[in-house]
Amino acid sequence: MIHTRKKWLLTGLFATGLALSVYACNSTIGVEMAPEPDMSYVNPDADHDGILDVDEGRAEGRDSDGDGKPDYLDLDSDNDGVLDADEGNGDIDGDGIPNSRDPINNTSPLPLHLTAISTPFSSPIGIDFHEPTRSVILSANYPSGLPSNLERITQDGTHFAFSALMGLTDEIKIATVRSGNVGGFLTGELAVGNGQDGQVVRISADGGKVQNPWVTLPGGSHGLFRGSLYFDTTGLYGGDLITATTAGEVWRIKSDGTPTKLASLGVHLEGLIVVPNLPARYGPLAGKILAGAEEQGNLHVLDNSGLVSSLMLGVQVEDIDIVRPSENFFGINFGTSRLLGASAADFNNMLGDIVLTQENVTAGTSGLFRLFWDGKTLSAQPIPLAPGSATVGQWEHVTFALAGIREVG
Ligand SMILES: [Ca+2]
Ligand SMILES: [Ca+2]
Ligand SMILES: [Ca+2]
Ligand SMILES: [Ca+2]
Repeated sequence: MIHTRKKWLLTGLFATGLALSVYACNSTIGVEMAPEPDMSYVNPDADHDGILDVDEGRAEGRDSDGDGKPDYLDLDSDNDGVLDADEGNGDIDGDGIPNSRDPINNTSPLPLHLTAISTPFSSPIGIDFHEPTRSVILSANYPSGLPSNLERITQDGTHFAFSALMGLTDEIKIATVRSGNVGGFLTGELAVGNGQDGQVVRISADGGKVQNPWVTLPGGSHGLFRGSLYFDTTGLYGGDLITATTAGEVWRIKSDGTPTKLASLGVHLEGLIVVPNLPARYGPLAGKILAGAEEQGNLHVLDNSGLVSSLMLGVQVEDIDIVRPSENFFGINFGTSRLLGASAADFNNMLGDIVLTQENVTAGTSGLFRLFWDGKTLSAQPIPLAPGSATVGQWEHVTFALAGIREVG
C-alpha cells in the first residue's frame, strides 16, 4: 500500500490525465481491499489542477478566498483571475504563501529581454491578439492604408491582408473579442475607428465582412475612436465594446450597435481596459474601466456611473494590457517598422497584473510599467530591461498573445 500511495503522489504531480487513468484502474482494487476507501487518498487531486488535495488543505476544509468552495475543489483558490493550474504551488515572490493562494506578486518585475523580430512590416501602429487563429493582427501601412489597413501575421512571420478594409489614413488601434463574451460579440471579431467623427468599424472574425461604419454616434464633435477600444470581459458592462474618443468621450456600445455615453472627460484618451472584477488582485480598480490620458499623465478610472477617480502614477499611458499565462508580449517599436517581442516567461512573476505602456521611452528603460496593488496602495513599477535586450525607441501599441512570431514563441 505504501508503494501504491507513492505512485499516486507522483502521477498527481506530473500529469493530471495520467493520474485519472491510473485512478480509474486502481480504484477497483482499492474498493476490493477496503470497502470504505478514504477518497482523499484514492483521488488525490479532486479538481485536477495539478495540486494535490493534501496541499490544498482538504482535511481542514481550507477556503482561501472564502467563496464557499474549498481550495481542493476551487480552480482559482485565491480568486485573482489566474487558475491554480497556471499558478502552481511554488512561491515565486518568496513570501511563504504558495502562488495558488497568493493574489499579490510582491516581488519587483523581472528584467525583460526584448527581442527585435526580424520580419519587416510597413508602418504598423495597432496590434491585438486574434484568438481563433492564435495569431496577431496589426494595423499597418500607415498613413496611406494601402493596399490594406489590417494584416495578420503567422508564426513564420508571413503577413497578409486580413480584411478588405483599406485606405483609412488615421492611426488605427484594434480591439478583438476574446472567448466568453456575454454581449453577443463573436470570438475574433474586431472593432476599429475609421478616422471619422464618432464612427466605429466592425469586422467579422474571419475578416470577410467589413461594416464601415458599423456605428455612427448621434450628433457630432465626439472625436475619433482612435487608441481606446476594448471588449468587456467582466460582464459588468454586458460584454459591450467600451471605447473612448480623442475628445474624451467614453461609450458603451452593444452588439446590436446601441451606444450609451458613460462620460465626457474633455481630454484625449488613449489606452483602455476593463479590469477583471477581482478585488484580491486589483483592489479599488476591480471591475472598473481604465483610460489613459497621456497629455495629463493621468489614468482615469470609470464605471457605469461615469468618472470615479483619476490616478497620477507617473506614467503617460499609451496602452494598457493584462499579463495572461503563457502569452508572449509583442509591441510596435514605432519608426522602425519592426516588432519587439518577449517570452511569456519574462512575465512569470506578474501573472494577472496590469502593464502600462508609455510612448516616450527613456534610453535604457523598457517604457513598460507594472500597475501594482499591494493590498493597500496602487503604484506603477518600472519593468527593467535585461542585459542584452533590444532597445526601445518609441512604443505604439502592444499586446499579449497566445501566439508566436519567428524569434519569439
Ligand atoms: Ca487540486
Ligand atoms: Ca474558494
Ligand atoms: Ca489564482
Ligand atoms: Ca507567494
